[in-house]
Amino acid sequence: MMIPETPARPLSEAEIDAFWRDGVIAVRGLYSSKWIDTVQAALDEICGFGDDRSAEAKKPFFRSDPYTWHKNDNVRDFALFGPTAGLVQQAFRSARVNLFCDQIFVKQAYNADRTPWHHDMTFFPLSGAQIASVWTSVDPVKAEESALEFIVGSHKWPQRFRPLGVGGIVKSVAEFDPAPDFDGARDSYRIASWDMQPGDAVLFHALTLHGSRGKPAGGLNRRAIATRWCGDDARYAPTETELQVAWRHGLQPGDAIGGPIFPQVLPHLDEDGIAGRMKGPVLPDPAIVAQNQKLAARFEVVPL
Ligand SMILES: O=C(O)CCC(=O)C(=O)O
Repeated sequence: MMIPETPARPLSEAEIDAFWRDGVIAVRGLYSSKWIDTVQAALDEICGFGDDRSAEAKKPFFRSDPYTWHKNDNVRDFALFGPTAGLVQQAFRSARVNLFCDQIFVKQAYNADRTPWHHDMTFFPLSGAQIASVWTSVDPVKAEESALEFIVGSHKWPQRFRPLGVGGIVKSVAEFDPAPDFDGARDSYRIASWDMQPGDAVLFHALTLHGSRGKPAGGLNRRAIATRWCGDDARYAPTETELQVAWRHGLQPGDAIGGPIFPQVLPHLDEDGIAGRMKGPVLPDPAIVAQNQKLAARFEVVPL
């Protein structure tokens, strides 16, 4: 039987309250060296560099590939067997926790791209309150350089801002308001950020506005990953205006999240659901990929 790891320490009630009040908390030392090594191996496999941290990359990149767990076994193991689901279950006060997806965020040294301010919910074909991500970096990050920054309490705001991805791509054809210029008025908001060491994590609600700065001064690459999670109340709620999950999952609008593509991890792992993935990579459906490409051709790009 496959059992996801229990976090080394439970969240306190104060931490859970802070997550729901502020929309984000830092969780120190969530991942042991085994999981740090697993993520590091995964990111190096996906991005094609070994332990080369030299800052000489000619064209430093920022990669933000989603859904890598379907192909990469280290990401699969980290997401399904690591301590993240246990942390999320506690924070959500949820019976069930399902993996929605993962996304890698590798910012190479000297890459000056900032991750624009956004909330994830406008990217997701989901509804519900128990939806959140856990982000971690296998390289140390500093609050003022490449660590995630969050607008405290913004998950309670009524507005939904346009889903702004890396490079200023608006990943939807729906009409959303642009996010205000938070950087131009940083003193008007409570912005939270933490210096983090490998093993540390941030847990944030899918509606909490967040972003990160670039790494123009070089130093280390920043190799990070987010896993995204759903609790009891999350439902599949796609619209025609955002990219579809490109794997055939069989869910209808209004369905609870589940099945092989969004497997239940707690209270117990859906072993039947993940059986196919344990045997090998699971590939996206070419027809949905083609549909997504057509939609993406209509995405606006805005200057950052
Ligand atoms: O790592 C970053 O720069 C962005 C991460 C992010 O936006 C996310 O995890 O939702």
